[in-house]
Amino acid sequence: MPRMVWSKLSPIWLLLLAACVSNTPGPPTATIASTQALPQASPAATEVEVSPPTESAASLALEPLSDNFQFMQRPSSESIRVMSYNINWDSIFPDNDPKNHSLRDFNRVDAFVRVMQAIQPDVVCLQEINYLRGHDELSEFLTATMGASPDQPWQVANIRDNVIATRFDLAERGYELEKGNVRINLTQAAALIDLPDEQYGETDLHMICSHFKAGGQYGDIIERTRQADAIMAYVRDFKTPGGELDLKPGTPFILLGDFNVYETDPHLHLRTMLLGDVYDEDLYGEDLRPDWDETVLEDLEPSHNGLGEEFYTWRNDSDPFAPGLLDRIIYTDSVLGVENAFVLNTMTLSDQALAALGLMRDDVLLDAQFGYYDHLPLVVDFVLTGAP
Ligand SMILES: [Ca+2]
Ligand SMILES: [Ca+2]
Ligand SMILES: [Ca+2]
Ligand SMILES: [Ca+2]
Repeated sequence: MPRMVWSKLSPIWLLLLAACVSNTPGPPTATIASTQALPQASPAATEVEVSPPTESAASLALEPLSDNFQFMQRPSSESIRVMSYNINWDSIFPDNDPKNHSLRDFNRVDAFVRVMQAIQPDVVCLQEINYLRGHDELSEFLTATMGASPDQPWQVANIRDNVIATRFDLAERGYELEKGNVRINLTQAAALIDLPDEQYGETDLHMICSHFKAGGQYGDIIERTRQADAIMAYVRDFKTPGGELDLKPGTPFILLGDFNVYETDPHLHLRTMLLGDVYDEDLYGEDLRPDWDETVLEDLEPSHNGLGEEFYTWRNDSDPFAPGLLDRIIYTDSVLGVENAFVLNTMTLSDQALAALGLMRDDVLLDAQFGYYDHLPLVVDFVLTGAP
């Protein structure tokens, strides 16, 4: 693919952009609150309103229903199943959990267990988990969720509301994206997954699990570019000798999470991460070619239940905004192959398919009454393809 150059916007462009976005319907209001992970949450965080329902819950099953549930099967024993899911503030924890976030409005405790046990991920990237939760308690929670044996507790690396968790081991600390002068709002969870050598050889898997600033205002757009720039500076560091971190050359890496990619702005941050085109080169250094073979990264864009028809990862039928691909999985296609990928949508599965998977039709809905999906789970089965 030819390398595209997305040059820094001129001040005039930025003014036009600011004028434009302020007159454009903003992105999903329900996710505006999602940036308020810090103790000093602004009053705006409480301004989440939900319109009256326009459809009955019964009409939410999306025809035609599919009997196919084979997409859920692991393609091979060599694959690595990775999942990304913005669960909506602490919805997966019980109502009376003292560490529930002040923005918690929903309970999807049972649905989350069914979804996790049906998907059986090796590694997950979760967003909107209260920053107060420590990795030990999250490890205990996820181990119980998966029903794993106690001698194999899930390992967790978390920062802000971003959680990386795996049934494998995590390499020793030192992979955090929170060093130096990186502002707290720009940090993301980062970790090296220690893949079992007997199954995967000597290669391990590096992951950056992100939650980008929500909102459609000029300041939100620029903040997202800063978050992407901080990630690219981190990638440049781990790809080159010296600095704070060196990864073994050819180590596959994945950038994933709720990127808040809207169609209502030019999503500069996504371009930055795919192309390595740093937006503010004065602060974050020069452009880079992020993949190990000095090419761009690949954007997975999985489809609903692997059918190749629907691709959105966020939907709210009581909101004026169209369903969108807010969540992404970006990866080093020089060293990773994709054997299988899907966005799980239980709403389009037949009763037989749901029964076979142990799922219920509204398991991916946050609020059936309002047709409020919020985010859907993204899943990919990667396979290591060796040196670039
Ligand atoms: Ca290993
Ligand atoms: Ca380095
Ligand atoms: Ca640049
Ligand atoms: Ca590439």
